[in-house]
Amino acid sequence: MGQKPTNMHDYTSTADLAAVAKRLADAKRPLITTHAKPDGDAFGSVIAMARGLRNLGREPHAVFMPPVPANFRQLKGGDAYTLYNQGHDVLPFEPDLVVILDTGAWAQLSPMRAYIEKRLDRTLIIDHHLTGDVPAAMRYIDGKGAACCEVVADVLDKILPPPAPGQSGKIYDTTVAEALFVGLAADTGWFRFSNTRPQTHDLAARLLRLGADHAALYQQLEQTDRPEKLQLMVRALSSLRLIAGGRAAVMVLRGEDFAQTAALVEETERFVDIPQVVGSVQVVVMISEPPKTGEKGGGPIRVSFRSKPGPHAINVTKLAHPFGGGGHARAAGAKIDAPLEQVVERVSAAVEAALTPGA
Ligand SMILES: [Mn+2]
Repeated sequence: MGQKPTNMHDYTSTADLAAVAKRLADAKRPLITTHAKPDGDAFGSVIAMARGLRNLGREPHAVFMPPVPANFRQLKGGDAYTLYNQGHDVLPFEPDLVVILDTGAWAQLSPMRAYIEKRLDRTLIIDHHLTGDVPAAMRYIDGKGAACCEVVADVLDKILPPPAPGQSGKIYDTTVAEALFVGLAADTGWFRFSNTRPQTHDLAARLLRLGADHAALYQQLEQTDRPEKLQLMVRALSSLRLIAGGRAAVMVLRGEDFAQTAALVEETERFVDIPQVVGSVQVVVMISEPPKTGEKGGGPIRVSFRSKPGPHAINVTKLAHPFGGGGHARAAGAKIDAPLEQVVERVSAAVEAALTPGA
């Protein structure tokens, strides 16, 4: 409170690791949270920090804004949290420190915004993103961290408090190790993406020595889909057409594909990545018609665009824009209110044009 609002371009550390570690060690009842709809890094960061501080005899509370993916609950310590219900900004405890991990942007914290705004004077942000606008009292940002879990480990490593009576004083156990590993794996695509650095592997090695079971985690996180999803994938792939001389792939899912396979719209996630295994493919488009619910149609047609990086990369935001969509250079989307066949025709023509030299 009373702080200057943070400028999106001025999102840097306001304290060093030692100060952040001391602030954490001094807190007795910290609330630890992250952005709404937590991903693996967000979830792992919160669980690891809460568990680590509990191992030191503190009373941390992990709080998530829903939805939390169901397979996260199966992880070690993965059910030790409170769900935040918007509109009931009353939690059964009053924290002496609010820790926000893996984001510092109000846009990602909207359900808890009012709650956090009342406690900004005791809010600490630990993050690896380069933009944010929450004017917290203290902030530690390491933009080189491949995952927020890397930064969390750096902070935990700096905490050297006397253990509370009856506590071993050891922060790390298998639960902390697995939670941190989940974050590393999530944000690096299991150590494939360019953000992966030597420190990422150093930390991963430490976590394996602490008992993190990477093969079991892979199974828990990546191999728990429903058979309905695979049936829908079969349909998506059998609809695949290569256009623009093999430089683009287009897949189409119809409302009846969802109805007949009993798969859900959210189960199409990552289908759009599959055709990128073909060397010549630069752009992938997935067009899906939401299933009808009752008498009504399922709403606008959803179009997802992806492109491969490289010197001749196609900026897919430019493809999505004319259709009222947006996104990032490598991943974009649009919702188009028109009959499916028309959408397929118009989008395919736009992709052809973008990939035609000299056009
Ligand atoms: Mn992250």
